[in-house]
Amino acid sequence: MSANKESWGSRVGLILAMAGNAVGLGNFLRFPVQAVQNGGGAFIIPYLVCFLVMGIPLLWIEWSMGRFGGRFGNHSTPYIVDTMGKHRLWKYIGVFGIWTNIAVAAYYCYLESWTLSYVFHSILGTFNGLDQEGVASFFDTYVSIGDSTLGIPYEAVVFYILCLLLNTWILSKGLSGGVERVAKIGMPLLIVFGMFLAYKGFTIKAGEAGASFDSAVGLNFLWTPDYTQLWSPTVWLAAAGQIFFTLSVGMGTIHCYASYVRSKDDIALNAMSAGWMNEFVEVVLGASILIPISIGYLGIDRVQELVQQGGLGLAFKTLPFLFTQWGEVLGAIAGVMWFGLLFFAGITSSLAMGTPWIGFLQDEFNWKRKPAAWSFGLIVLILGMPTVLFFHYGVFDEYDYWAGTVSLVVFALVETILFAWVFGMDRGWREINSGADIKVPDIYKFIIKFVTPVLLLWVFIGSLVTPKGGDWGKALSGDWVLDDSSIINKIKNSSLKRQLAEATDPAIIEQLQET
Ligand code: MET
Repeated sequence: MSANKESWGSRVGLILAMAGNAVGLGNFLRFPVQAVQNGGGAFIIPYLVCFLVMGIPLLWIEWSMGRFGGRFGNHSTPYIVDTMGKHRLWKYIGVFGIWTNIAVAAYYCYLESWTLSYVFHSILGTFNGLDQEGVASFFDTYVSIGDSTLGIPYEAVVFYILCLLLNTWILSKGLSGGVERVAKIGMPLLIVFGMFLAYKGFTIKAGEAGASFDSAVGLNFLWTPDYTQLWSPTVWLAAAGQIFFTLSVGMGTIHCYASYVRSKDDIALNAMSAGWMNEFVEVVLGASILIPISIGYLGIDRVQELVQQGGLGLAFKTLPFLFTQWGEVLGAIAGVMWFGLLFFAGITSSLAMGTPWIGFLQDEFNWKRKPAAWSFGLIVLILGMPTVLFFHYGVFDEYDYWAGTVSLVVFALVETILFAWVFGMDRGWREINSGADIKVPDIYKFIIKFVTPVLLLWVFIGSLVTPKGGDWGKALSGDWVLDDSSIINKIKNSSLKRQLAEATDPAIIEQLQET
C-alpha cells in the first residue's frame, strides 16, 4: 500500500486527460493512411465493428481494472492485475503495462519533438520560397541529424531533449497540477486547430491558391468504399490494429489514469465520453486534413504513391510545402496549427505513457513524484537515442512494430482473459456498473466474455502467421508462405537485422569503398 494519494481535480479534467491519452499522432497520421491503404470508405466498416466489439469492451475492462486496483492503492498494471488474479504470474505479465509505455514513448516522443521543431520553423518561415524538393530535403537532412537550419548542431537531438524535458517537467507537477492542466488547454486548442484545417480541407477549389483539384476529389477518394477488400482478413487486422493504437488500449495507461478515480465515481460513462471523443477526432478531423489537402494539390496518383511510405512523409515533407502556397501569413498560421495540433495530440499521449512508471515507483519504492518523473525522462532518453541516431536503419519502425503494435494485442488478450475468466465476468460486470451514470447494454456482458477474447485471439494468430501479401485465399488452399509483416517472419528477419547485415556485408562495404 502506498502513500500515493493523488487524484483527478475534476470530472472534465479526467475525461480530457483520458481523451488526450487516446487522441494522438495516430489519429492524424496513421488513421487516414490506413484508410487509404485498406479500401477507403469500406475500411470504416471493419474499423467501426472493431471499435464496438473490441475497443469499447477494452475501454470498460481497463477503466474498471484501474479503478479496482486504485482502491487497494495500486497505480501500475503489475500490482493492479495482482489484486485481480491469484497466481503470482499475473504480476509479471502486468509488467507489460509499464514496459510498453516506456518503449513506445522512446520513439513517440521523437516524433513529437519533430512537431515542436516544425512549429518553430513555421513561425520562422523556413519553408517559404522552398520548392517541394527543398521542403522534402529539409526533412531528410533533419532526420539524418545533418546540418541544422536553425544554426543548432544536431537540431533533431536538441529538440528531442527539449521535448523530453517538457514532458518530464509537466509530469513532475503531478496529475491535477500537470497532466490535467495540459489536457484542459491542449485538447480544446487541438480541436479548434483541427476544425480550421478541416475547413480548409473541405473548401479547396481547383485553380485557387495553386490547387489542381476540388476538395471533393480527395474526400471522394478517401470515402469511396472498395467493397472487394471488405472480407480480406488483412483489412480486418489493420482495422483492429488501428483501434488498439488510437484508443491506447493494451498499454497500461488507461489502467493507470483510472486508478486515480475515486472508487464511488462513474467509469462507464467516462470511458464512453473519452472513447467517442477520440473517434470524433479521428474519423472526422483526422480524415479531413492530410489526405484531402494533399490530393487537392498533388492529385490521387501522386498521393497514393506517397501514402505507400506512410503518413510521415505527407505530414512533414508535403503539407509544409503546400501551406506556403496559401501565402506567407496564412501559410505560417496553417503550419503552426498543423504541427501545433500534432504536438498537443502527441504530448497528451506521451504524458500518459509516463504515469504508469511513476505510479509504480511511488507505490512500491515510496519515490517522490519529481525524481520518479525525471527517471522516466532519463530512461526514455537513453532508450530513444537509437531511434534518433539510426532513424534511417529502420529502428523507429522496429520500435513501432514491437512496442506499438504487437505488445498491445498481446496484453489486451491476456487482460481480457483475466477480467472475464479469472476475475470472473459476474464480478467484472459489477465493477463496470458500480457508480455508473449510464445503463451499460446487457449484451456487453456476453461480448466481453466471449466475443472480445475470441476476436483478440484471432487478431493475434492472424498477425503471427500473416500469409504473403495478405493473400489468405491462396494460403488457405495450401500455398502458405509467410509475409514479411508476420510476427514470425519479423522475429526471424527484422528489418533492423537485415539493415545491419547489409551494413556489415563485405561485398557492400567493398562497393562503397570503390565509390
Ligand atoms: N493513442 C495514441 C495515438 O493515437 C497513442 C498511441 S501509442 C501506441 O497516437
